[in-house]
Amino acid sequence: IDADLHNKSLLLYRLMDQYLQNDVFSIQKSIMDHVEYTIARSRFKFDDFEAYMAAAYSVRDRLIESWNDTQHFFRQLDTKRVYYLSMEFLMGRSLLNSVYNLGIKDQYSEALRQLGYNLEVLVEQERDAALGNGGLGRLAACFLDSLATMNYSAWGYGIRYQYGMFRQTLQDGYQHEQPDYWLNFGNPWEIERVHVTYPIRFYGKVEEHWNGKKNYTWLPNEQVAAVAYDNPIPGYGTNNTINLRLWAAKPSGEFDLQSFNTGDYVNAILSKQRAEAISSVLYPDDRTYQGKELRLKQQYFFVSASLQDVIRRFKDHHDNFDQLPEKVALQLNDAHPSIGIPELLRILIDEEGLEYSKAWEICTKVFSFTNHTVVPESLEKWPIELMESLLPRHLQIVRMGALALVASHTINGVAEIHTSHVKNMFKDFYELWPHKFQNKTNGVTQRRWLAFCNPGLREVLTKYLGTDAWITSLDLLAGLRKHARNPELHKEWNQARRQNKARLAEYIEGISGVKVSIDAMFDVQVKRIHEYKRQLLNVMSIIHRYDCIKNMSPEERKKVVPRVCILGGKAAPGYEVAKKIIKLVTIVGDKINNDPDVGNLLKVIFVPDYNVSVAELIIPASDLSQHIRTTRYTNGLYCGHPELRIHKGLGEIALVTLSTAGNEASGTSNMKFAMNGCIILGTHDGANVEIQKEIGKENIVGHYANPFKFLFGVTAEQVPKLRAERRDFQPPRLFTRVIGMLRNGVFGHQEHMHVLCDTLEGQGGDFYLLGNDFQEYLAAQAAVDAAFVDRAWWTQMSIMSTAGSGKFSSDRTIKEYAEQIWGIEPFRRPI
Ligand code: 4GP
Repeated sequence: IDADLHNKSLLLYRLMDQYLQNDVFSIQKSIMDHVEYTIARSRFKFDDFEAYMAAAYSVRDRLIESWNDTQHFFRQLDTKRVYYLSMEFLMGRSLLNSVYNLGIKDQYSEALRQLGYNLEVLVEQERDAALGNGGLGRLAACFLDSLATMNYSAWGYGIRYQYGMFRQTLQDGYQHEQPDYWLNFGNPWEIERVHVTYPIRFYGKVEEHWNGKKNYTWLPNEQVAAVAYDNPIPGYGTNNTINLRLWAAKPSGEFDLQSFNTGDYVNAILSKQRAEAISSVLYPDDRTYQGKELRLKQQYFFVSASLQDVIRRFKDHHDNFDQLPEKVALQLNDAHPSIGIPELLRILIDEEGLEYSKAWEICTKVFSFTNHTVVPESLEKWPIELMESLLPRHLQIVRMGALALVASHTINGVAEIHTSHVKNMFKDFYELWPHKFQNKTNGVTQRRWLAFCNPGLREVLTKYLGTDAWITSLDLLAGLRKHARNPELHKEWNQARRQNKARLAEYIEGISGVKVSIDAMFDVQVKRIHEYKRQLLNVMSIIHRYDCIKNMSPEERKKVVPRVCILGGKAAPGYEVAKKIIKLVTIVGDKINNDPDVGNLLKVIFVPDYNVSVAELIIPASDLSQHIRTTRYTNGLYCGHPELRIHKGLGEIALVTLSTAGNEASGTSNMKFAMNGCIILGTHDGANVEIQKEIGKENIVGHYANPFKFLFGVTAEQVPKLRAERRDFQPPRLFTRVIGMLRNGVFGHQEHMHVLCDTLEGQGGDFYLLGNDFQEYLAAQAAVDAAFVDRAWWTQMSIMSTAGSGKFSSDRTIKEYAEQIWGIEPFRRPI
């Protein structure tokens, strides 16, 4: 027997050495094997979709090898792990990102080419994994990429929604929501772990017992199973591959046998199907959630499964819970997973027999919490009765008020200005525990958002920086500054950008039939549609521009800087005003795009179904990008915020963004645009402030005197006063003129336009202060036009934008979290 075992081990070790090879032929062989044995098609006949699936499976094989080895490596070292708990992970597509990160993109391109397929075409076959609404979910996805790349021992935990973010279609200019059946054709990237399941319980009652001390037993009356699905996340330029574990709800096998026994077979099955509803749909709203029981159930479901999993893994190697904080860091991505705090308490007290005080102490050492918004309606609150009925034991354990903050050792905001708002919002707590409050300015992964989505610029960057190391050390981009006036670079820079614009122009023609000129300025505002993000301000300035063009002589028209105004984004399904804003963009576009007086001087495009993949196309092709929530710069002095005053006179040039001050926590698309050499038009809000500081540093002030202000708008501090003084406010004439045009039916659809205009006028109207900012916004837009015609200057700004973006890599953000919050170290797996 021993000899048999010995031989078997030898055999296994021999086989284990057989890693998949990454030469073209081996890749072709893997792909063809999957065509035949996984997809079960003929080698001689398979279409692009099948080729994509086979290629994806072959990449997944490689990911699994790396995943297994990385997990083994971390287990052996018994590393401290961070677990990133998030209701949303907006991953987008995986094929291109994976082959790039694994360093096998060229081999795959060539392997497929020889087989008669084109990687770029196959990439388009993949459905976006849209398990998130916007900024918060996409940030989580960027963080995973950085965690893997920087060799941290980390896992993401979330929900495997069956329906991701709805697909937006437009019918007659109106948004219609279509379910996103993203799993219908299979998901080659995930690995179902049917054996990794945990029971998740709901409702019922709690019984008290006395056996020397008080004990509690929760007697739930509903139970479902959480089943794990693993999604390997490869790092770039490393052998590490980390895990995103998503949970799906399934009926629990053991529960409710009673109904089967009583013969109510069909009803028993139907009620079990209800279990699956828990992980079925992503709440399609990035701001407010009604007190929906299902949402609380979703939160508890994924958090409970994740914590059971974390504790199980911990107990594999440890039996003393005092060590938990040395091995586990739990990050709450916003307050959504904060039910995890009483859940961990419950596990430690009820299941592991710890005393309350000990359990509490452990909790306060493992949890940390990121806040993503100070918009009051986004801070979820649950009615006591709902908690009491759904999770009776948890209600006993802890009061929910400010739970995440009290139990966490750290709370962080996501941009400097936002963190100062957070301190204000939680003033009492801040005075009590100032040390708990930190800032972690957001960042984005430059791999997906620059290197992979903008290959033209990548080459230029690598050439002028003399290295491609910026792909993992974004600070190196600063090296571009010394080339900012080099005419050779200008030429190559613009060539790369024009190629991107041509690609986008082709896409626009495909979706709208409108031909746009790539010589025009591509002026972009893409993000969730919300009044506070002020897409309406943008559209009103477009209408003003149209009005001006119409009233010009042919001579005057020759001086107009041609623009293509591109807007995109989804409105929450129940958000009527936001839907009307979309309708407005489309009707304004219909009129302007077909007006022969206007021609190429102005085009207005609404890009439907904005998602990660569409963003990858749009961002590299943008000249100007707007981030214009409400805020202000007055008389050359920054008002209000002392931090802003410090930057007086610095760097206004490169920052042209649009939104009401104080509402946007950080923004992350602003970082993506800036990185790709796009000029930002913006207000003093969120990360705009820091972007300006970085881009402006040596560039704008000293070297090129800049009369233009691309930052504008009221400051966050002025907002309450201005709102209070609404009654005495006289909006500028040009503003009322645009409203008049809408009301008078210049664009048709008057009844809808009245509804929109009513939000801007009258008692309580114009909450987001469009009227206050309109004049300055138009001035900023005029400055943008003037800058655009000076090609050398514009190009220089564009280069300086990229050069100043080093700080906004999520690698920097993650390093700060790792060192200042989680206490984890990188461990790079050897080959
Ligand atoms: C967003 C914030 O609105 C945005 O400013 C920030 O950049 C992003 O989180 C990441 O921190 N919030 C959400 C949300 O997406 O659902 O609250």
